[in-house]
Parts: sequence; structure tokens; C-alpha cells
Amino acid sequence: MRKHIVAGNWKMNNNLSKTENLLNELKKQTKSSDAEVMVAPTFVNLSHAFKTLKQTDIEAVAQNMHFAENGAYTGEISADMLKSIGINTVILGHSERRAYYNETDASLAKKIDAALANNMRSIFCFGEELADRKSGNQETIVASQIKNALFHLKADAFTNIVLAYEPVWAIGTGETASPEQAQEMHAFIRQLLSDKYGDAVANSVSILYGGSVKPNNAREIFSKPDVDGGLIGGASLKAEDFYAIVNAF
Ligand code: G2H
Repeated sequence: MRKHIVAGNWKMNNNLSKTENLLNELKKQTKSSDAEVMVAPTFVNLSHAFKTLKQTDIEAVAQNMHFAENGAYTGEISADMLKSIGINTVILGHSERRAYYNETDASLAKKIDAALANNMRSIFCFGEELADRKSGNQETIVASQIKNALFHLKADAFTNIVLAYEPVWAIGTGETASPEQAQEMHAFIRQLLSDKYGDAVANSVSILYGGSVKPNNAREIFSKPDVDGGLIGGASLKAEDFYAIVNAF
């Protein structure tokens, strides 16, 4: 049985007091599903979030990290630093990182390796842009993103990899891939994994969907057999909305 996961990506939202408020609201929520719950606050509040959530079943995770162990990389954060404050999971390759900070499949492969070397779990994000979808190239694009960043790995590495399919045209736009479009792509991704690593690995990797998941569409998206959860942006900033999604399994 694959893990169900609902992860809230807070992006560059919430100063310290708003972070404290949201964490306190999250602690009041009741989980009625089997989903693993994660939230990714901004770096400056990550240690605080980790400590606040320590006695709960909500995991604090990072939104990004650098691939180097340490060194002259002003403004960057290493896996070792994250581990040292208790963080064991990192989101890598979000489309905003790819679009605004020039992250490439090659640099993401290095980040994945750094996470694995530090025994961290990665939530690896990828997805096609609107033009790719319009020209029918979405599967080619997604396959190359996955192959370039992950297919140098050995099969056992996939116990520490979660995939997140986020079609760029559906991120923060209010436009969602239909449940059928999500299922079609997730099944394609699982087949890709199966062709390279076999069914056992393919069937064990959780594949999340991200892109305008809301309380009113989560249940239908999560009902699809190859959709194992969601990476939630806007709707993760309100505790009730986020838990409506967590409980949509
Ligand atoms: C996609 C998603 C969370 P939103 O970026 O990563 O954001 O749910 O706001 O589309």
C-alpha cells in the first residue's frame, strides 16, 4: 500500500507571527484520513515550526536546499543544516524554482543526490508548461524531467523519493488539471518507473498532484488510483481548508 501524503507548500508567505498563528490553528485540526501531513514554511521559520510541531503528526519540511555540503554559496542552505534542526524532507524542483532561479534537471539531480547522501526524503516536482500541453508534448517533457534528474539512481533510492506532478499551467491560476488528466499523467509516470526499475518500485512510489488543489476538488482528484496525495499551495495557508484536503482521502 502506497503512502498517501498531503504537503502544504507555504512558499514565501507568513512572517513569524502569522506562522505561529497558522501552526496553532493546524494543531487544533482533526485528521480523519490516513494521509501523512507535511507543511513547508519559509526557512527563517522552519526551526520554530519544527519545534512547535514536534509532538504532533505534522512534519515540518523544507522548500528547497543547495546541493553542496557547505561553502561559499551566499544565501544558500545545505542538507546538513536542515538535518541539524530536525528536518528530514525537502521539496526540490518546484516550478517556481525552475522558472525564477534557473534550476535545471542537472542541478536538481545534484540536489537529489545531496538529499539522499544525507538520508533525507525528497519531494521531487516537475510538470509541463501550457505550451507543452497545447502541443501534446506533456508526456515527453515530463519523461525527460524525471529521467534527467532521477534515472541515475539505484532502485533502493526510491524509498526516499516522492514525486509531485505539477502542471505549470495549473499552479496558482485557479485552473486545475481534470482528475482524468491527473490520472493519465500519473499512470504514465508509474509506467515510466516500471519500465526502468520494475513494478515493485513503481508501485511503491507516492505520486502527488499539485496545482490549485482546493477543498472542493481534492476528493475527486484523490479518488484516482495513481494519485497518492497532493502538494498544496494557496489552500494550505488556511488550516481548515488544508485539513479539508487532508481529510479528502
Ligand atoms: C503548486 C501548488 C503548491 P497552488 O505550486 O506547490 O500551488 O496550490 O497554489 O497551485
